[in-house]
Amino acid sequence: MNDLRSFIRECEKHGQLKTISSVVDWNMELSHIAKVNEEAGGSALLFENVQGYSIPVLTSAFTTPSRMAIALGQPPHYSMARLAKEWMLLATKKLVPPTIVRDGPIMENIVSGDDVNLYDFPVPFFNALDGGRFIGTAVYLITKDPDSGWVNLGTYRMQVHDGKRCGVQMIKGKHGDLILRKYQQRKEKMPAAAVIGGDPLLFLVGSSMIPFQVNEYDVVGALRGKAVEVLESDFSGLHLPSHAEIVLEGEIDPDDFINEGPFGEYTGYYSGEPTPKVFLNVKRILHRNNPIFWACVVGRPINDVCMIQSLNRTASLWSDLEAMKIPGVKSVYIPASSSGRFWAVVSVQQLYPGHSMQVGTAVISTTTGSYGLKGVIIVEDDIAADDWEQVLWSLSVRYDPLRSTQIINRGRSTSLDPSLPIDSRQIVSRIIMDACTPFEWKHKPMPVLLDPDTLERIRNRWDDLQLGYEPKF
Ligand SMILES: Cc1cc2nc3c(=O)[nH]c(=O)nc-3n(C[C@H](O)[C@H](O)[C@H](O)COP(=O)(O)O)c2cc1C
Ligand SMILES: [Mn+2]
Repeated sequence: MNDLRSFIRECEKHGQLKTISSVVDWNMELSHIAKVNEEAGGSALLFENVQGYSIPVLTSAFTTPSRMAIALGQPPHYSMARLAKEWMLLATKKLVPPTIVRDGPIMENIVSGDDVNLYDFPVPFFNALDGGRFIGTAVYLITKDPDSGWVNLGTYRMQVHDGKRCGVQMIKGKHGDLILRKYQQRKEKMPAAAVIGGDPLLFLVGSSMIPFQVNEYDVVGALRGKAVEVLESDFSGLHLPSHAEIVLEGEIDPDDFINEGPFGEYTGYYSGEPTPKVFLNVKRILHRNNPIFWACVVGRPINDVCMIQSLNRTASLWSDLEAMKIPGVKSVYIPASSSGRFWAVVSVQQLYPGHSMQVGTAVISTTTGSYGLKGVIIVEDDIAADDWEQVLWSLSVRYDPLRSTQIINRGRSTSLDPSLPIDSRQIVSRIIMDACTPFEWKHKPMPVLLDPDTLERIRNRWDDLQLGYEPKF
């Protein structure tokens, strides 16, 4: 799989795609149909007839784990935690840099100069109080560090301002923002390309917390086991994925701003008042023949973004812990219901005193855990990190708030956290909850285990119990 079309075909093969052929309005109707469908646990949707447009729109690509699995090329029955583990195992092996090709389907149509018109695409208006139509929800922005040549892919929401300009919300410290600061110092504009539609794995990795100076293309290569094909743009010099659906190429002036937002975000709340933000000045649009536009409908959880972040942040957190070579880490999970970012659970086999708290403090120091996370719960290795009932049991029987809690007062936060006052969302506190019986206790509570001899006896006389099912012990 190397493009959106093959992903859509795979979804269809697994009964995971519904095509909507009746005419649907891009103005709220499309997003609301998608939302209602997502909340009913429905398939991905392909809207074939968006009013006034001939370009179809894909939504709800990732609202169930099975479609995540399809994108990753893994068995569709895998759980989110299992998928994230496979990701971790591949991403901590050798990274695979992209290969440069001379041509590709993305070059089938080139629109430049006066002909550039963002309204040529069926950009949805999602929720009543949004500041405009958002062209970039399933998107990533390609930029290049002018000093080191490091190529970065990062997902930042994009609002259409007019036919040639769209806002880019790069939150402070994001890699796109760090690179933009370099252009600002040089008093230059930053070349940038926004990709909408294409290999879904590029989007999943583009929105991942991949460490600084690491090229997301290399990570996708490792996950696919195959180098990504890119072509070097004769316009911006950037590496573009050769099988993308739509690419907006242009530049961002670090010192020019247009009010952007609000947007009904994945936390279930609107982001704040319109704020001046940088924008992409689109100079050229590339697209395949019969391009497919891709959108993530956000708003009330669970949505695409909660699911995407749950998967890619679990994977990146787990990869970071693996790279730190801390022993005993058994499983990791950032649930989608935590908006895919605010809480993490780690299961650990305790090997020495203080081990479980070492894992807790490690989590909040990783690339993933040092941003926006509010809580870490550490559980023992008899409990899987994604077994919420057992995690709660663990917090009930192994956890003493005073002994088992550490609060960190100041951590990096996100402007999208609605629990913080709107004008001070840079910093959040964090809690580490160690739901493990202390390793060093001499007298540990005795767990009630079933007696193996008695179980064996029961197994031998299972038939006369006539329970009507096979023994599962
Ligand atoms: C659909 C979606 C939308 C996102 N929108 C934004 C955004 O508007 N601004 C932002 O800074 N991060 C946003 N993120 C999170 C970033 O993609 C994520 O932090 C990623 O690490 C950024 O790439 P970078 O680390 O290379 O900067 C979004 C994530 C997803 C899945
Ligand atoms: Mn990055």
